[in-house]
Amino acid sequence: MYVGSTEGDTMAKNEVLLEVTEKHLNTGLRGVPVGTCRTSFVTPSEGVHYCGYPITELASFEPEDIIYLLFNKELPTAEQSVAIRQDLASRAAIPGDLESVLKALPKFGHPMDWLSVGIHTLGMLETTNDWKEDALNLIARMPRLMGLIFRIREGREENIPADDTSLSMVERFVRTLDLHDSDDEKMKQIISTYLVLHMDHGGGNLSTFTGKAIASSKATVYSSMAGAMNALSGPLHGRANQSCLEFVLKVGTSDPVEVEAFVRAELKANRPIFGFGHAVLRSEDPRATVQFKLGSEICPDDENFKIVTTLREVAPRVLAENPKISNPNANVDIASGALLHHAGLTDPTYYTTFFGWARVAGIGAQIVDERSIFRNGKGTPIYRPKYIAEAQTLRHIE
Ligand code: NMX
Ligand code: MLT
Repeated sequence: MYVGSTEGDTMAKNEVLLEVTEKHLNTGLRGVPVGTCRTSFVTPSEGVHYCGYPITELASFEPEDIIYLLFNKELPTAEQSVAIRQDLASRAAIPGDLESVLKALPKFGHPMDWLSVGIHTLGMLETTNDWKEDALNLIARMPRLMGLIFRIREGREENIPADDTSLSMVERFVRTLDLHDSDDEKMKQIISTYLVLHMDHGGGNLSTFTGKAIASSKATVYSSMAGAMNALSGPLHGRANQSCLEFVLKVGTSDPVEVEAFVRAELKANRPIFGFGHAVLRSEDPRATVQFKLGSEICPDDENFKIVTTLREVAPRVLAENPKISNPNANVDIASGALLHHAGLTDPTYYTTFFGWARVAGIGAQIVDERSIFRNGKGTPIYRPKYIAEAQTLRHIE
């Protein structure tokens, strides 16, 4: 059993950890400690804390300040806040022709695949091979990449406004996106909150774990991040936010009786109730609570927001009837789609790209820590967990 800090007491590479028993196997590493994390931790009741701060205290900060926090482990002073903006602006220009690559992609391809290809392309255009430089360069280039994915995938390739690096990251995305009939101020507030809430979630969430595992081979930040985005694209992980709004559009009513009937029918058909449940949390995710509060301030009468509000009441009660579900409460994905939709971003297939955009900061900061701080700067060795041969496999060599 893991009994706490073992600083200075590291395992020999060929030593087998005997305390892991059969019940831990094939559980997706549930409860098996594999490392330490300097950027964030998650508690079952209070959710994620970035560098010790509960997420609810950080929700209204600017994304750039939270990027500073994740990389420097302290909130910026006023001067440091100006400096991180200037630093990111100085890195923002894309060093080559990203647009031609995006224009060659199949328009029907999923936006998460576009995001992964886009990040790989940025890496092919320039890699410094310095972990922190590459992580910050990628973060700085994400708003333009995101805007270009929307513009080019939607066939709005003409007259794309030039990037303006004097703007904030969110403003740069909104400028590139250039949706004429949207309320840009509301969109900026919703995206800004979204980014802060989604930037990091402990060391073991699948996309972060995947990114760090790839980086442990000393693949580049860009290759590692593209792999992380592929992990995020799965419906049980990041793509739950897309599925959740698709689900809401399908429900089409905020009447609690009809919503309950819909939830029960989905469960009967063996489909997950998206936006509920979590691997670590055991109460409503505070990030969901923050988004419900924002929605009740800016769009209480929005139809989709009303549906997710009903789902928040109904689904936990129905899910709690099944004792194997560890957490029947709302997770981060429940309300984010309704808010993005209200802001004018009406196509749910794009929603996971916002999750990816945000998480590039947390994954980037964690890769920098694992590769250049841990083990006195030597970095964590290449990931190589042990798998036990099944009896059936062993029979063949007897
Ligand atoms: N709807 C239906 N079934 C569920 C749900 C749900 N919302 N949550 C858990 N279960 C099932 C789960 O599939 C598992 O079934 P089985 O034993 O047949 O494999 C069982 O309940 C026990 O699962 P848990 O231990 O409660 O949860 P686990 O840690 O395995 O999975 C999630 C966590 C998040 C994958 C799971 O709750 C889920 O599939 N939720 C719906 C999808 C979703 O909203 N994902 C977003 C999570 C947040 N994120 O960004 O990654
Ligand atoms: C989340 O943000 O909730 C995650 O990435 C999922 C997790 O922590 O396992």
